[in-house]
Amino acid sequence: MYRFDRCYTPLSSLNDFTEEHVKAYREQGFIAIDQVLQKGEVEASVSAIMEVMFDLETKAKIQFTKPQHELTSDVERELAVRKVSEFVDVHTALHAAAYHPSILSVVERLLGGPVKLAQDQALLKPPYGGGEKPWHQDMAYGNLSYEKAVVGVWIALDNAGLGNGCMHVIPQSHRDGGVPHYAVRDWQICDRYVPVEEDVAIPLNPGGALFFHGLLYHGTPFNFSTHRRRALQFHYAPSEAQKMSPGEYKRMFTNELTNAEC
Ligand SMILES: O=C(O)CCC(=O)C(=O)O
Repeated sequence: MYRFDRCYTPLSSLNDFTEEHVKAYREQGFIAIDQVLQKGEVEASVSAIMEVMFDLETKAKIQFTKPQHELTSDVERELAVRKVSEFVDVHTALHAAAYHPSILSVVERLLGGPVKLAQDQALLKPPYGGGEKPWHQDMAYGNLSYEKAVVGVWIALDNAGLGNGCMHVIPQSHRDGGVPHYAVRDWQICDRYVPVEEDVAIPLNPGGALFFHGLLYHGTPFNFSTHRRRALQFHYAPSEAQKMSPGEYKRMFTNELTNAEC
């Protein structure tokens, strides 16, 4: 389901980001930049996620891959957490990352105006078999189905590479508009409708960020390596954007119009 022989090279830093790259984003549907978060900010984000994960009273949401009563040690608990979300108002370091001036300035340039935070998540892919996230478009998920395109920002907190489940994208796929999603291994695009021959992998150093269009096909393979792959993911929508109507959502992201089965 993935190619591992074509990798994208991110810009070295925000200083290299110009109008050319805004144009490239509109054409290709993504742009990646190294060193968006500095080392101290990455470390503070990792510690904050750990704190939230081990705070039994936390107001953030935590998604486990195993029943909690089976987790007998801190390490087992940590490695069983796939997702932490809704944490920006729970921890100042994570609030600072979501509203980081560098991130907001890139997103505002990509969207051409003021933006609002629409979603905050940490996506944790543990070593020795951390799960796949099949190909999908983020706007096919209800909380991101705005009537105007959203921008996703995926920030590596560890080295994210070919072996531990870095991001993969299909360049220009945002131009297809919304496509039907199916409940298969996840809410996803049907495997056989993904032009995998066009897959480009986006390895990132800690603090590097992928900025991607809400309709871009993307996914992440399994992590069978011995290294963690932890990431923050934020989504931003234009400030004035409203959610799509349920009818519009159904037309765009289900097989209502095509009747195609998966
Ligand atoms: O980080 C991952 O493994 C998957 C990220 C992603 O594409 C998503 O959650 O929408």
